[in-house]
Amino acid sequence: VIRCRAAVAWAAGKPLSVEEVEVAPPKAGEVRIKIVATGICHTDEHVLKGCFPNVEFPVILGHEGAGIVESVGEGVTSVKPGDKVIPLCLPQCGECSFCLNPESNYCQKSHISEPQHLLPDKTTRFTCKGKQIHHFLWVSTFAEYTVVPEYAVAKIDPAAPLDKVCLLGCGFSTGYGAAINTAKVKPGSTCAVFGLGGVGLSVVMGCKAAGASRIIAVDINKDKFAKAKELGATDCISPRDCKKPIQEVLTEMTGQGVDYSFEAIGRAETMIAALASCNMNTGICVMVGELDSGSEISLDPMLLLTGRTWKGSVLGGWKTRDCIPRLVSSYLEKKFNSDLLITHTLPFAQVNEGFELLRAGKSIRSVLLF
Ligand code: COD
Ligand code: ZN
Repeated sequence: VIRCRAAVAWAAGKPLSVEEVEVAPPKAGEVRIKIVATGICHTDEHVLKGCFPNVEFPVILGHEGAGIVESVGEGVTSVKPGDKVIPLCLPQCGECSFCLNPESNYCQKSHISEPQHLLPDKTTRFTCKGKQIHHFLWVSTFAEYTVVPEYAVAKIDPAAPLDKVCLLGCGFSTGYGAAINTAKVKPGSTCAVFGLGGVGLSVVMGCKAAGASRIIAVDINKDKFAKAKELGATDCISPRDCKKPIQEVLTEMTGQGVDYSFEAIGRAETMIAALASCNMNTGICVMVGELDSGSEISLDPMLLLTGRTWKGSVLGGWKTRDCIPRLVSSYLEKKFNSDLLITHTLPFAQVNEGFELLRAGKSIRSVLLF
């Protein structure tokens, strides 16, 4: 058992509390990882606010981390102590029908079929003050040591800087892949990206890498526009400055609506606005944000009848164990610069300040270092 620091979320709506926790050794098929760095993603904030009631408290959040394997359980062969790894909030078991389908990245061992607040054997490896603490998406990266199933670990290049590539565990890969894999943005096309957080700005980077000729960035926080332009946005608009609904503005700007639109906010109104902003005939709208559990959307079916495609994207469509290591290699080859998303680097003890920066719209990504 290792005693170390972790940020425990004891209850929804309360600040995290940095505590000493005990982390049990990995059981068969599990890997214990020393987390070196972790980003803060808005999904952690959604959970903290209590928007996903299926997450049980107390819990150790965090799902955008990178670290070094400390020890492995019986039967683990794909990683060994000392390997640099990214824990995967979307696993790749390699055996289920979705993993075997080349078109899909949604492993059936993810939370649709197996709750991820406990490890697959339905127990936790974390305790604090005598209480059992839940895992989060199996990765719980707000802990100095965490235990994850082997099929939720990606071994990466030993040269990778962990304080940078941690973003490839969620935000960057989610956004970049939504453009490249899910939408399959074509050279010369027009795109609109709703929401310019870490995820939305990564969509902008993906659209640019795919050769889009016009990338319209949409956010109510104009402080995000400078970074969006730096990353490839050609136009930036705040819906609050528009007299007409944003979908009408975008349709007028582009003639027939954009070829590809993306929602990276997680709100019903912006999901509908993004859908209505793409070309009524051939447009593709990709939903990246997620609504609070139990929410519903009502829409005019005419939006789809004329030919639009409405798609969802989880972790950018990447088959995680295969593709995250390749993305790390591309990062090292400087094929993209995800470092530009990191606005703050903080010691782990300042995790709550990191959340405050996110809530205030002052950060894109804060990276916490242990
Ligand atoms: N109109 C325009 N922009 C808005 C609006 C609005 N009505 N409301 C908020 N925004 C902007 C904010 O100003 C901010 O710039 C941006 O939207 C959101 O950015 P962040 O930094 O708060 O959030 P991200 O980028 O870390 O996360 C966005 C997600 C969509 C990923 C997240 O909120 C979410 O829905 N998560 C769950 C689903 C998911 O795909 N997760 C990825 C795997 S964890
Ligand atoms: Zn995330």
